[in-house]
Amino acid sequence: MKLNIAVLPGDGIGPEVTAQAVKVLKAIAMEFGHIFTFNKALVGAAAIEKTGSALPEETVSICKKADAILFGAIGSAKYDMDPDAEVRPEHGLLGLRKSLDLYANIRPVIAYEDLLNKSSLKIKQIRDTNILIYRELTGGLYFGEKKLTNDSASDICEYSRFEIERIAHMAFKAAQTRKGKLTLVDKANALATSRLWRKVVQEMATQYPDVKLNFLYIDNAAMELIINPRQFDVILTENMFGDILSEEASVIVGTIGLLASASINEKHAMFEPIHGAYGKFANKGVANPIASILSAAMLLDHFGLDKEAALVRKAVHKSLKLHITTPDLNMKYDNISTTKVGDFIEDF
Ligand code: GGG
Repeated sequence: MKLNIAVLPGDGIGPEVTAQAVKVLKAIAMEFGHIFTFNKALVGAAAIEKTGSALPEETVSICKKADAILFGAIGSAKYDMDPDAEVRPEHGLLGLRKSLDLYANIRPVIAYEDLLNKSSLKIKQIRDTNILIYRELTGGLYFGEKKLTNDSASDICEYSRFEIERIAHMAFKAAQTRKGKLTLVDKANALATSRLWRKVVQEMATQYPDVKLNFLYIDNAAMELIINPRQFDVILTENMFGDILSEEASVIVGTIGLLASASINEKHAMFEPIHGAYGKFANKGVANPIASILSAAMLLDHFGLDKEAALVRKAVHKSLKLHITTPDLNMKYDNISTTKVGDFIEDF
């Protein structure tokens, strides 16, 4: 198979972890006789420094022409400390999601048997946890009209039936291929947008009689996710709730450095670790590349390259079993660098 992959390493630890994922994809191409070409482009603070924009036109154009995008991370302390900054690294990621209409963000949360004792939760609480979070990615508070003055601020949260239906169909279909359970997480006791989510998803349930649908408020879901994560199969939720819940889920897994994601629609697909740029850990060789490598495995899944994706996952599991991991997992040999973990996984 021929794939043209846009690579957007971004900021902080983004370039280091993305380099490992590219390395693994190159090894897969070699092993299975595929032709993967990689086109690098600027995004985030790295793009602001060079072009003045967090998402240069050239980057959008490279991404639109690509079969898939491999994204690293964005963000920089410099902008976090300046609430008045008009240009922000995050605009690169949010702008890309919006301009490609990447409305469905899929985030698997798996408790790995070899890491159960790395979670701060009890082993019997988390063993066999396997959740798929569907986070709506192009609507809600992050994209509504914003106003900010010295004395007041507002962010508008808006959702249309169309926006809810298109991701809900994906989540129902995913539940059909798994344990057949779908949980809608909302705040319908307080928010009009959540009441629309609940109404639309409830109406759609008649089309999926084999899926058991239930509802949880976000505050309750945040607690249930920690107390009893195994009750969940597929979670469907809006943009901000999904952002927060999936980062919370890293407590189950043991580190955010293992959580991968795919952001897709019918035309475009982008793959990225859920973690951010963590600038203070950049260029120290301590960043965990596995979330980025597992995002590359999701890329392979997306193109039906099942054997290839399985080989990558098998190598990741082997690295965890043998404690070939970066210091965030604090395993037996915690001086294994980002590159060394990538080298080990690349060897399958
Ligand atoms: N790789 C993900 C990343 O860089 N996240 C930083 C960020 O700003 N995320 C906002 C979001 O996911 O909505």
